[in-house]
Amino acid sequence: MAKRKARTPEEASRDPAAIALLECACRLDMETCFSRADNLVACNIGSQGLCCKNCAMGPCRLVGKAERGVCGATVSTVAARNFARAVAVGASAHSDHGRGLAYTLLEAAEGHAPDYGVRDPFKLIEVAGYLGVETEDEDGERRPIDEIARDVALAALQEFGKVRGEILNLERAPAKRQQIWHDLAIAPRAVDREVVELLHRTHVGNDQDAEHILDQTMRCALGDGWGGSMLGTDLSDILFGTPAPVRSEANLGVLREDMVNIIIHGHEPTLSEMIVAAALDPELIEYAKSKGAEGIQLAGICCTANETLMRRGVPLAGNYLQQELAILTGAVEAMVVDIQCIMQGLAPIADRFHTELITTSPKAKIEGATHIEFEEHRAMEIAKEIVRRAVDRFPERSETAIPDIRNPLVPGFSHEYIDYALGGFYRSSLRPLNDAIIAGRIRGVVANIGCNNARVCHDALHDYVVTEFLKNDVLVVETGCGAIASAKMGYMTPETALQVAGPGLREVCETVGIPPVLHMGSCVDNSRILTVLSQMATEGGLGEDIADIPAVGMAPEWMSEKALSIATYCVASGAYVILGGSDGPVSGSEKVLRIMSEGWEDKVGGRLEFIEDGEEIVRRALAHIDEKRDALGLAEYDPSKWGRSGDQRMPDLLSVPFEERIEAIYGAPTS
Ligand code: NFS
Repeated sequence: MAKRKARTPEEASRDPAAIALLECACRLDMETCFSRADNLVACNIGSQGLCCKNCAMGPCRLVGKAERGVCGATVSTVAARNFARAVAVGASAHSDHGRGLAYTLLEAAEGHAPDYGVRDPFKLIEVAGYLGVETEDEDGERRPIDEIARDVALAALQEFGKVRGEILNLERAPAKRQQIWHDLAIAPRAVDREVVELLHRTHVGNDQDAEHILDQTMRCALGDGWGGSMLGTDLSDILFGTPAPVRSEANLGVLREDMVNIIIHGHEPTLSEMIVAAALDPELIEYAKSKGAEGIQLAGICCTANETLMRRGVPLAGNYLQQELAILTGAVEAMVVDIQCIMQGLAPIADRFHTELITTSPKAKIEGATHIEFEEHRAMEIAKEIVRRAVDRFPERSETAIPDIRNPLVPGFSHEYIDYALGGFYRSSLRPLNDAIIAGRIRGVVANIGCNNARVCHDALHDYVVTEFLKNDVLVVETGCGAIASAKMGYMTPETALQVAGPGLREVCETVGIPPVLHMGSCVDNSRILTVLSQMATEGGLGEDIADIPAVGMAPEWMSEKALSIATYCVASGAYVILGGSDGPVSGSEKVLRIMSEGWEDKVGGRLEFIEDGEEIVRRALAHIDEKRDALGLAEYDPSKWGRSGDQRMPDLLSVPFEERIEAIYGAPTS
């Protein structure tokens, strides 16, 4: 197997906590995803989308003189089919997560899951409206909350496999966008149906027109964004509360030397919410003390982290590439995982320490891990059992290496809270955001989302692009592991980031009291970003469709199939999306690259591009934002107009004589 030169820890990660633990891994001669990425050279054919293994006549590798597979499939057909399959998997992952929450709500509403209930009845009523569920009886009286919750859960489940019609949440998009979907016949009908049809079309001898395959790919991805993911977000808010700002901390330094440390990792909030409650149980805290610990510390990794951070302020241990490193601290008693983005490499590392790796989902087992299957109807009992097992491991702990690195953050920016923060209690709205963009105080908006990738220097691209956008007065909204990267960088407090933000953005953030990088949640919560963009489009002044807004979406360190589904539904919703870190999974086909960029732009107003280099990502994103500003007839972006008012200026002014002060304000006298 070909090897590439092993990177130093500083080359492998930009995060000082990760670097410290990578040094530790070297000393202990332990393998991690970073060293495996160095040892395994990625397949050059597969990475370009040129390997077809859809039937037993292959695998056909379309390189050199081989322009067709055995069946005659062309390079563009193969690349498009491979991309389509990846999107189908990504859409399935998000959507199955959303379906799981619908079942939890149903169980709770019917009284079979007593540890759950409706935490946000206002959101329940709102979502009932979207799903066509009556909230009042014939006499105009409010129906009991449990009845509405049951009907909302059943209506949500219908969205996955309904016989007729379309996904109901599509109506939450701007009217112009809905028209585009209908005109192109890519409005998704039911979530499962679009996934199945897309997979069907990629079977040998079926759909063999790259553009046609990619149309269905958009339809399937839209079923994820406006269907499965949006339901996942809505139902999580109903069950566990709609997020609002909380204070927390991020990075591996949140682990405690004197406490039982439990890491919750994966994606679904269903079990992790129970573990949060169990860790606060006085009896279990006493039990931890009886074993010599001061208490129980929870910390999260990946999107479970984002879910529990947004609603409960549970600290972030780290993002995707830090999962193995967390165990390497030697201070983790248990790592509890559910679904998605969980590395199998955790099992051998946990084996070398006292850490118990516990799988909990009937959908995801790992050889070598303890499996404690989660059941909603005895959720708290299971959560307590898990916490107790973690406590039992505490006396087995030996040497630890917790890096003393953590940063404060303020997460919790649901779209509801952003509305409220900008518009106030009586007239919550995005008007001030639109006005700030129209005036040019805010140049545009970037959604920086997505994963880490072991083949890209950990967090380096996230750090770079976010810093550049802030300097250029671009408001950044984030989810997923990208959000965790910014949290670790310290960009998610109003104070710290103001040192970096450009003058106009700084003014807006100071006035409203928000950080210039807003944490909007987990990856299913990218649906919150769709909602914000839709509201911006309908608020007025920024056109009438998502495609008109000076905004860009990006995942500079993406690696998962979910990221491809997100990128595709954002494009199909009208956004310009950049996937970074490599030439991308269809780079072997010029034709497919063209369909996804120019072709999709003509069709749906959004385009998808794969750009390896950070500087180029920033350059193209800013150019796009400026083009959209121009098309809307907005003032040219001019940072020199801002930042010269208010008390920011006073400390400087007061230190100079009066005459000079006047000159600083009004310029040199002209006569
Ligand atoms: Ni998103 Fe969240 Fe992270 Fe990537 Fe994985 S955790 S769902 S897929 S790696 S951002």
